[in-house]
Amino acid sequence: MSKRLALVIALFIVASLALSACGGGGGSSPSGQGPQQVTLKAEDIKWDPTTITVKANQPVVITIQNTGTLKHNFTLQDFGVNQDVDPGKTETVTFTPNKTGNFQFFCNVPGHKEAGMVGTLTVNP
Ligand SMILES: [Cu+2]
Repeated sequence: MSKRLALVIALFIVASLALSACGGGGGSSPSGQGPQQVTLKAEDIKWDPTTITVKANQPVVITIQNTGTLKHNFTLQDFGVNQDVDPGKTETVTFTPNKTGNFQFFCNVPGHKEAGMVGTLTVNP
């Protein structure tokens, strides 16, 4: 019984922290706006699309669908993203771009980048 109560209290604390973390952004984004959602297809051997445009300092969620028959990978070195995606699978990466400009993303499977599996992430202010 006390164990159960402790669990409830712990969950409450975690929920409170999560809520306060969301509220601490300074109110720069309109209420109700979620993360920036992007769907990216990894094909044999190219990206679709090859350009992604997002806004800085707001979370980005990229859903990577590997529609090919080969293993692929999404690497975005500037923001520390490196995600393998097996054939037929879908993976999701989340990051918050903290700088603006054009950044290269690519597939790090040997030969794929050289074969054209590169794209550009544009981060606007
Ligand atoms: Cu690849």
